Amino acid sequence: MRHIRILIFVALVGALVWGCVEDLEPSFNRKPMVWFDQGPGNGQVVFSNSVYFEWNSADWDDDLGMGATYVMLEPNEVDWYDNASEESVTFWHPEGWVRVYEDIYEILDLPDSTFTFSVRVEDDRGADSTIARTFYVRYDPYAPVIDTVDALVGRLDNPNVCHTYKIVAYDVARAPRGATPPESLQYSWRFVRPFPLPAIEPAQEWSRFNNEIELCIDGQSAPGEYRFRCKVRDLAGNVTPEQVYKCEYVKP
Ligand SMILES: [Ca+2]
Ligand SMILES: [Ca+2]
Repeated sequence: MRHIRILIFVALVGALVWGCVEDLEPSFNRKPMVWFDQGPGNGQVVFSNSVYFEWNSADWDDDLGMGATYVMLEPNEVDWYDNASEESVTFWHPEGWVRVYEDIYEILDLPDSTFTFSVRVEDDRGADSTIARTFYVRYDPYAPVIDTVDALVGRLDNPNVCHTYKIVAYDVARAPRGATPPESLQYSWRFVRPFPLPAIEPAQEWSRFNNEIELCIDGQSAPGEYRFRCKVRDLAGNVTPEQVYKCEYVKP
């Protein structure tokens, strides 16, 4: 009986020691898992000069406690020219892997460029995982400019008149490559009857590159002064002030 107890004890101690050996053997240690919860997606264009990342990590071996987390931004230095202030500016971020103590990171005052943000999470035995996202900054705080509106101004003596309104607009941004190309600008317009009658057309939804609008007035239309209202929006969401053009309709 005593021999059996000793055997069981030896077996238990052996199992324990083996378990510890297995636990300490680096080849059995699994890398942590890291994933982004928030922040620009890979390849995403960011119409902002700041980005905010949030991530999470886990480890099968439950040994993240004494580990460490690092972040890196590449490139960490960019010289650029600010059209608005007409000054050369240098963007700078600490070089290489930077130790962080939270699972969030915000980067401010980014210039228009391509960046890769990486997060490396290390467990307490030195195994690490790295995730990265590449994003494009196209900061644009400026509204487009309506260059011309080919609107009918003056008297309409003909009772059946159709007229095409053409809006010519272009976009401006902090750096030229941040500007929305003309084919991606969005237009909105209204054609409003004289008070108190309602608009001929209801307020339009934003339409993508629909800058030519044909409006017709016939003999049934009320005479008076009409208003053509329009505005233009860029991809960053900046909107021009509404521009208003008069056109007068007089019954023959
Ligand atoms: Ca691990
Ligand atoms: Ca713009």
